[in-house]
Amino acid sequence: MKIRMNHLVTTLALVLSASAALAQSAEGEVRKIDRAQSKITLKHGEIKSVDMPPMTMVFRVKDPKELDALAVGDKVKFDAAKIDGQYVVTVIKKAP
Ligand SMILES: [Cu+2]
Repeated sequence: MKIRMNHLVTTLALVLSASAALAQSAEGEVRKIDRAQSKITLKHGEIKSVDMPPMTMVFRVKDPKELDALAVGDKVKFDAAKIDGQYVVTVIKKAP
């Protein structure tokens, strides 16, 4: 019974942290992909993590491998951060 409770607590913690991460995700649509430069142009909604209103702009992508799964026109969920004065997409996934 003790083990089950521990498992439940762990599962609950995972669910909570996952939903917190999701709450910060911004939504966007892919307009252009530049694999050579590891850059992506997104038409994005509000990005609360960097206090940015909706617009279309170019981002650097932290993990260029994530671009392989994307195409122009895809709806995406992503997180962005300001690193060394540049806006960087830290994680990006095709929206389900
Ligand atoms: Cu922007």
